[in-house]
Amino acid sequence: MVEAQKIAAFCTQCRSRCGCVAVVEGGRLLRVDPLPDHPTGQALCPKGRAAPELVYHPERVMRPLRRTQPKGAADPGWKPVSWDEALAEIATRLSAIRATHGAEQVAFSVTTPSGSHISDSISWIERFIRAYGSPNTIYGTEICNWHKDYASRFTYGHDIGTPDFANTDCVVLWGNNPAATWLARQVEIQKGLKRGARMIVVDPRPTALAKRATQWLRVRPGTDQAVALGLANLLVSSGRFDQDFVAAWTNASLLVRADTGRFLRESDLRAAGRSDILYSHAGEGGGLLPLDRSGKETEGTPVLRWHGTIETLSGPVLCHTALELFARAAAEYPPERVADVSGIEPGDLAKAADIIAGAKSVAYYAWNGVGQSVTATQTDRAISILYALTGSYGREGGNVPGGAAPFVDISGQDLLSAAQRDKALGLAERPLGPGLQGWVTARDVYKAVLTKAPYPLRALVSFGTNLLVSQPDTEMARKALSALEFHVHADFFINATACYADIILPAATSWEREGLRTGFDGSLEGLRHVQLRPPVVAPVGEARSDTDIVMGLAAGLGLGDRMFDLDADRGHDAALARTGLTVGMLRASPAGVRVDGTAQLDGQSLAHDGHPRGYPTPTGKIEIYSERLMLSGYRPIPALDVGDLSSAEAGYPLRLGSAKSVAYCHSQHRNIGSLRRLVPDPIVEMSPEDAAARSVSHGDWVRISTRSGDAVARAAIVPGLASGAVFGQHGWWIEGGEGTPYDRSHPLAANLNSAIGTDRADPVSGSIPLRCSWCQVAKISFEPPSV
Ligand SMILES: Nc1nc2c(c(=O)[nH]1)N[C@H]1C(S)=C(S)[C@@H](COP(=O)(O)OP(=O)(O)OC[C@H]3O[C@@H](n4cnc5c(=O)[nH]c(N)nc54)[C@H](O)[C@@H]3O)O[C@H]1N2
Ligand SMILES: Nc1nc2c(c(=O)[nH]1)N[C@H]1C(S)=C(S)[C@@H](COP(=O)(O)OP(=O)(O)OC[C@H]3O[C@@H](n4cnc5c(=O)[nH]c(N)nc54)[C@H](O)[C@@H]3O)O[C@H]1N2
Ligand code: SF4
Ligand SMILES: [Mo]
Repeated sequence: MVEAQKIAAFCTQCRSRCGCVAVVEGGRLLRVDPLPDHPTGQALCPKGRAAPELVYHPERVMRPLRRTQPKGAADPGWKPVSWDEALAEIATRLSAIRATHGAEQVAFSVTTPSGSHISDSISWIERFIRAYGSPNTIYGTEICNWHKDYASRFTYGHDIGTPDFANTDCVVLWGNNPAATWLARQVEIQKGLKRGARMIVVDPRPTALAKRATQWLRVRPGTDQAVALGLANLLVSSGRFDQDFVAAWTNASLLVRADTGRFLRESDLRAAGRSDILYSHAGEGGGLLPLDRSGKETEGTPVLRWHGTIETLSGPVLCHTALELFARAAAEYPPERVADVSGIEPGDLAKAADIIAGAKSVAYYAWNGVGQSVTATQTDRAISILYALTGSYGREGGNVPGGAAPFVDISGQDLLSAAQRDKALGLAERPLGPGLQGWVTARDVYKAVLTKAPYPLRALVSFGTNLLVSQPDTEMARKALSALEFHVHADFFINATACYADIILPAATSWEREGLRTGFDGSLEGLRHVQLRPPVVAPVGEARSDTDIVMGLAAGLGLGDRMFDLDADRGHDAALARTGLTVGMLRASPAGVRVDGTAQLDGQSLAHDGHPRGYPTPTGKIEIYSERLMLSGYRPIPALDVGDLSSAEAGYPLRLGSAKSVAYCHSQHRNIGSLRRLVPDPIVEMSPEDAAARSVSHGDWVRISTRSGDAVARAAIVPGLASGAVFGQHGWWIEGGEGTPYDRSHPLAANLNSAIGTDRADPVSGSIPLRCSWCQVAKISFEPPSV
C-alpha cells in the first residue's frame, strides 16, 4: 500500500491563506487538513477542504485551446493546440500591436489575489505587464482593496495596516465580515474577545459578528461617512480623543488659509520665505509656530483648534487649524442627523463613541462594505481620521502598517515608463486614482474598445477574472468582448467571459505549483512567517502556472532580461534579499520560517538619523486636512453629500447591496458539488416587513429589478435586517438545476451585476455602487417542474 504523504502547504483560495497540510497519495491530492502550528493554520473552511474537487474537476481546461468558429457562434469550436503554438501566436500578436500601435492598446485583466489562487503569481504577472509596457490592467481594485490600501494613504501615508485584533481592547469591523471572508482574522478576533476586548460592528446585516458585538451599528447601506463623521463629532466636541498623539503625529494644528484652502507657508509671509515651512499657532496671546517635522517639542505649544487672521504678503488672511475645519465638518453630523441619514439611533451612536473613547487601544478593518460605493474615498477618509483620533495607528493593539521584514517588491513598478503610465485609461479623469499604478476599470476598457477613444483598445489578455459576472455593464462587456481583435484567457475553467476568447490557456491551481508568501497578514505574528509552498501534486493535463505562462510570453517577446532572465528563483531571491533568506533556505523548511523582525511601529519609531520617521504624507504627519486632495479638486476634509442618498429612485424603493457567502469566492466554485450543496441557489436577503409587503415568503423566487437591469434570486427572510434594504449575491452564472429561472438557456439570469448601473462613480477611485443602488423586488410566478 502506498503511504500517504503529508506536505506542509497553505491554501490560496482567499485572503486568509490558511496554513494546511496537503495529504497526497500516489501523486493524488486526497484532502487538506489544518496545520495548527502555522499562524493561519488553526482551521480550514469548506472551500479549502474542497481542494481535491477543484483540482480534479472534470471541467478543468487541460490543454491550450484555440477558437475555430466566429465570436458569437453558439459553439466556439475549441481546438487543442500545443503550448508552443499558443505562446508563439500570443507573443506575435502582442509584439505586432506594440510595434504598430503602442503597448497601451493591449489591456490585461488579473483576478483578485484576495479571492483566487493568483496571489502566488501576481507579482510576476504585473512585472510582465509593466515590462511589456501596458498601463491598462483591469484589476477590480477600485471595488476591492483600493480604498483601504491606497485611499488610506491620503490620511496615513500608508495602507490601513494589520489590525492587532488579538491584543486590542476594541475591535471595530466596518463593512467587513471576516467570519465569511477571512477565517484567520476571525480566529484573531476570537482571541481578542477572549481577552475581554469590546467590539463594534458597522454593518447593515445581522452577521454572526454583529450579533456578538458590544455595539452593532445597523447602518443604512452607503451612509457610513455620516456615521464616521458623527462618531468623530462626539469625540472631538467632548475632547475625548488622544490629544498628545493628534498634536504630535497628525497635521491637526496646521493652519489652512480660508481664501485658497492651502496651508499657510513661510512664502506667504516673507518675500524670500520657503514654501516647505508650514505653521501652527500658539493660541490667544501667542504667535505662529513653524512646523517641526521631527515630532520633537517646539518652542510654544501649538493649539489644535484655533482660527484667526494672519498678516500675509497679500494682506490679512483668515486661517483655521486643520482640526478646527474637521471639527466643523463633523459638527454637521449631530446624532439626530446621523440617525436620519443612517438609521442608527442616537443612543447606539453614543454607546459606540463611549466604547472607542474608553478603549486603551482600537484595531479596525474596513473593506467591501465601505469600498463599493460612489463616496468610497471620502468615506475611507472619514473613517481613517476618526481612527487617527484614537491614537492607535501604529501601536500595539492597533493597526500597524508595513511588514515584519523588508521584502522587495518585484512587481516591476519601475519598469513602466512615465510616458506609458500617463496613458492609463481614466487617469486623466481620476488623477489620484488607481490609474497611477496602471490599474483601470473594466468599464473604461470596454469604452475604449467600442469608441476607440482616447485610443482603440485592441486586445485583452486575462489571467483569470470573469468580467461578465464580477463587473456590471454586462451588455457593454459582451459588445466589447465581441469586438476585440485578440483575446486570451488563462484559467482553470472556461468561464462565461472566457467563452469570448480566441485562445484559452490551462492554468495550474496553486496546489499544482510553487508559491512564495512573504508574510501572512491575518495577524502581526503571521506577518513574520515566510513560506515557499511546493507544488503538492503535478499539474493536471498540460496546465501551467501563471508564472510559467508569463515567462513563456516574456521569452517570445524578448523581455527575459526584465524578468530575472526567466528564472523565478532569482526573482524570489531578490524579493527576499534584504531579509537574509533565500529560496534554498525556504525549500529546506517547507512549513515556513519566522523572520526576526516585527512590523514597524511606524511614525513614532526612530529613523536612522535618530528622529522619529513620521508618515509618508506631504506634511510628514497623518493628514486630517489633505491639501493633496484639494489641489486635485476634491474635498480636503470629508463631508457627505447626502442629497442622492436619502431619496429612492421612482419605482425602486429598496436599497440594493450585496455580501459574500462563505461557500464561494465571487463567480467561482458553483461547480464544486460540496460547496453548491451548502448554497444551492442565489439568495437575496430581505427584512420580514419588506417581504410581507410583497407577499414574498422564504425560499420564493423573486426578480430584483433596477433602472439598469434585473436578476433572479431566492428570497431569504432575515429577522433583524432593517427594512428598506435588500442584499443579493454576485457571481452566479453557472446554470441552476433543471427548470430554475436561470437554466442553461439563461445562464446569466441570476447575475446580480447585470442589475447595477455605473453612471455614478467615486470621483477619486472610480468605485461604483455595488452596495448602494436602488431596486424593486417582486415575486415571480415560477413553478419548478414536478418530479
Ligand atoms: N468566502 C469568501 N471569502 C472571500 C471572498 C469571497 O468571494 N468569498 N472574496 C475575497 C475578496 S476579493 C475580498 S475583497 C474580501 C471582502 O471581504 P468583506 O469586506 O468582508 O466582504 P463582504 O461580505 O462582501 O462585505 C462585508 C460586509 O459589508 C456589509 N455591507 C454591505 N453594505 C454595506 C454598507 O453600506 N456599509 C457597511 N458598513 N457595511 C456594508 C455586508 O453586509 C458584509 O457583511 O473577501 C475575500 N474573501
Ligand atoms: N455585486 C458585486 N460585485 C462584485 C463584488 C461584490 O461584493 N458585489 N465583489 C468584487 C470584488 S471584491 C472582486 S475582488 C471582484 C472579483 O472578480 P474576479 O477577479 O473577476 O473574480 P471571479 O469572478 O471569481 O473570477 C475569477 C476567475 O479566475 C479563475 N482563477 C482563480 N484563480 C486563478 C489563478 O490562480 N490563475 C488563473 N489564471 N485563473 C484563476 C477562476 O477560475 C475564475 O474563473 O468581484 C467584484 N464584484
Ligand atoms: S478561509 Fe480561505 S484560505 Fe482558508 S481554507 Fe478557506 S478558502 Fe482557504
Ligand atoms: Mo475583492
